[in-house]
Amino acid sequence: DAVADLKDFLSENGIQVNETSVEGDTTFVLGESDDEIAALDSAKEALGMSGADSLGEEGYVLKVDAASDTVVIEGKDGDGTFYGVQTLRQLDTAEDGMQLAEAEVSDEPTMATRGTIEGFYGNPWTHEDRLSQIEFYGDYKMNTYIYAPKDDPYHREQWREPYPQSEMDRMQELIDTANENKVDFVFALSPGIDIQFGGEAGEADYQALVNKCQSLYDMGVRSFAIFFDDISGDGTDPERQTELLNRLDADFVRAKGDVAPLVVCPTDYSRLWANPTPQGSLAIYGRTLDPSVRVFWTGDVVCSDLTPETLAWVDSRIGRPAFYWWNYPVTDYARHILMQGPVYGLDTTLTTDDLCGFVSNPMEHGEASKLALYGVADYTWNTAAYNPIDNWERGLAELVPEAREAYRTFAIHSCDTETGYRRDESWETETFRIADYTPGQAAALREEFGRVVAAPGVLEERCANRELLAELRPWLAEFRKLGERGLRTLDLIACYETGDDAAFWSGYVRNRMS
Ligand code: LOG
Repeated sequence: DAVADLKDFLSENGIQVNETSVEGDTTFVLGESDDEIAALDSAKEALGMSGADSLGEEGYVLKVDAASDTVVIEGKDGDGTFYGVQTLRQLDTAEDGMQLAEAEVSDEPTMATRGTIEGFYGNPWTHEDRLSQIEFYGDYKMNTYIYAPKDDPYHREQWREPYPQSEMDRMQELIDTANENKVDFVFALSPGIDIQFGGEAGEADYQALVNKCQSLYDMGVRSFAIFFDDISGDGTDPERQTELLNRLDADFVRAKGDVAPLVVCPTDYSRLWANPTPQGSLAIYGRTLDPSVRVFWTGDVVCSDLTPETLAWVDSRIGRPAFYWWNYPVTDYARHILMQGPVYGLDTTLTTDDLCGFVSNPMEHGEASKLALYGVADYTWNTAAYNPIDNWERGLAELVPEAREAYRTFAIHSCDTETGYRRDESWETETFRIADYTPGQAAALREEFGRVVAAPGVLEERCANRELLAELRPWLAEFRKLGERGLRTLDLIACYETGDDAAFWSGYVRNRMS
């Protein structure tokens, strides 16, 4: 996959690929450290490179050497080689053709599990959304996609029912695309709403669960998750939950031998209502759930910052590093909002001792979620060096290079939920009271409203990602109106200052009603 990706990249840039070396060519050498490839070893030696041996899983070393016209990539493993190729692609700064600066990179991820959970209520992503997401994760080194759309009937309400064949065909394409992009496709089921534990009915439900997992296993899925969030009644019993999970773990996950550790979302997934005592469900998980099972946690509230304190609190109860489920940029509780702001509120001192993985729950708008996911990718790969604003500025340029400024103008005013997970917004814009302002302040605000009015048209004309544009369009229409209303407000100040109260008040009311 790494070689195929590299070849695609070269031919996209009009570069012909010869399989044997020709005098005057640029030489690309790539492979995995433990494959002992002679050409790789001698290239490393010639360039004085230390290899990927000492790196962690998914790590790689990369060197672009102008003097010898050579590019060398050595992955710690196959995923590492693939990521080396992604970095190489990102080093190309030319608009046409390829232009690589000299570079030497030694790189490895902080977090072993990085990605998303399609775990929101509302419209599930379309098949096209998902394919585009998975490719995006490959490009930016995220390795996990958890399939758990709340409103996919076969995920929750009718969890026992097998997927119809047409759905299975689509699923197969997702699984294949995930493999090509080094993404683990994690299949999740939410049986908690009406699952029976024990007795004949319980046995039938357990078998339904296994059968459903088996059908996905047969298509190549090797990671599974069971969710007990947002339920009430019998399904919430932590003793019965762990009994079921331990059985599934022993008889299915471990019995297969090639399945990743099981993931569970407990009913107590947030400190807001989690029972803190030794009788609470998290402590029961800690005592009885097999230590290999990974347990989700959303933080102190449902949508909350990731802090060392919240992890210390949950880890001490579940007896393992939690799997963080970040409810950002999800907007299922505020569907009139698009979240386009910087990714912040994530502690940069955390390590794999504190958490075993990190996934973001995005918006139902897949393309518009990518700006936030660009931040998530960066934070999870190189946690200690993460900088929210730097990342956001780069993300805007990476995602909409043709109209970065216009996208930025829209994004900076489209961050806050107004309810729920509050986020900074419009932080470069200074507002003022009519009774107290300077001409400079008024002029600056007029300029900003001018940019607001212009941004939608620029995006409409230039934004190459038409799917993104389609998602933004309703918001862009309102955004332009906001700018126009703002400009009229500034005009009204002048009107107010002339003392013509009648003209002011009718203009004021008209503007508000717009
Ligand atoms: C749901 C989730 C939803 C999110 C935000 C979890 C574990 N479950 O309060 O599906 O998208 O909040 O509304 C949730 O977070 N429950």
